[in-house]
Parts: sequence; C-alpha cells; structure tokens
Amino acid sequence: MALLKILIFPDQRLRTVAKDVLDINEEVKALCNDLLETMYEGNGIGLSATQVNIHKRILVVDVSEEKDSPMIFINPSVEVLGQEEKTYGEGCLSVPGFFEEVSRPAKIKITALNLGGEEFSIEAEDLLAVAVQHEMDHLDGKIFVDFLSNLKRQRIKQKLIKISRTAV
Ligand code: QAP
Ligand code: CO
Repeated sequence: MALLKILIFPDQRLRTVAKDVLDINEEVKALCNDLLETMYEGNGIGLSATQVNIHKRILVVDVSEEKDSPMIFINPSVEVLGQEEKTYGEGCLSVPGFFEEVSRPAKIKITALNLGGEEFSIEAEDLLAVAVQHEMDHLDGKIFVDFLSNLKRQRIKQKLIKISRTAV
C-alpha cells in the first residue's frame, strides 16, 4: 500500500478526461487500495484516480460514520432518477480548505464494475449520491468549483496558488 500525491486545483492535469479500465489487473487492484488509503489519510469521503494523476475511470468512496465501508467503482456511469435536486456543502481533497454549496440530482442509479470485473448497480441518495457525482465529475476533468461563480472560483484559485508558492 502507498500514499499517493494529490493534485491541487488549479493544476491543469485535473482537467484530463480519464479512460475506461480495460483489464482489472493487479496494478488496478493496487491502485484501488492506494486510493482508499490516500482518501482515509486525508480524512476524505471520496477520491478519484484523476486526483492522483492516473487517468483511469476509477473512484472510491466511504460515506460511513465509522469509515469502515469502502466502495470501489470502476468504469462508473450514472442515471439520474427523478427531478429533485439537493444542495450540499462540498469540499474536495484537491481544493483543500474550501467548502461551498453545490446543487445536484438527489437520486441516482450507479452502474459500475467491482474488483472482480462484475457489473453491479445501486441506487443512491443523500451523501453517497453527492460523493459519487462529485467523483464522477473528476473523471471527466470537472471540479466542484466549476459550479461556483467566476468570482468565487477565481478567489479560491488565487488563494491556493499563493499557498502552493509559500509551501515550496
Ligand atoms: C467529495 O471530498 C465530496 O478541504 C469528497 O481540508 C464532497 O472527501 C463528497 C476534505 C462533499 C461528498 C460531499 C476537504 C478534507 C475532504 C478539505 C472530500 C479538507 C479536508 C473532501
Ligand atoms: Co474532489
């Protein structure tokens, strides 16, 4: 197992569109474990391969209270169920220190492959629905700050650039 380095907004590599996983081999399995380890280490509830600069369609989440329910989604797709939207204060390990309200479909059906290469589907609402949609966006090069006003996004960007300069 290994901790992976997380790309920080506005790193342009976060804009890469990830490619489907064609073979769930040992490398992919190790990556899934590393993503989970990196997510837990950062006190996150979700992480995508994009955020660690690996552009494969893989995301992990754990929305449980006890942080004992890791979920892995390979080549995920989402179907929106119903018209309802919900607003949630979102954060992101790639946008450290910032939390902003984002509105998204409340109920979804997720279809993906598990580590055994088998397709499964689950219906999700509440935090799981938010987390999966947020992580799916990463696989398409999108970040939650894209949903904010230009002014808010610009402010976050300038602050993170300043922090990264100071940190070196
Ligand atoms: C995405 O986000 C998400 O700024 C996962 O200082 C967001 O795990 C899923 C984090 C909202 C569901 C709802 C962010 C930790 C973690 C920070 C995260 C920070 C420490 C964010
Ligand atoms: Co994120």
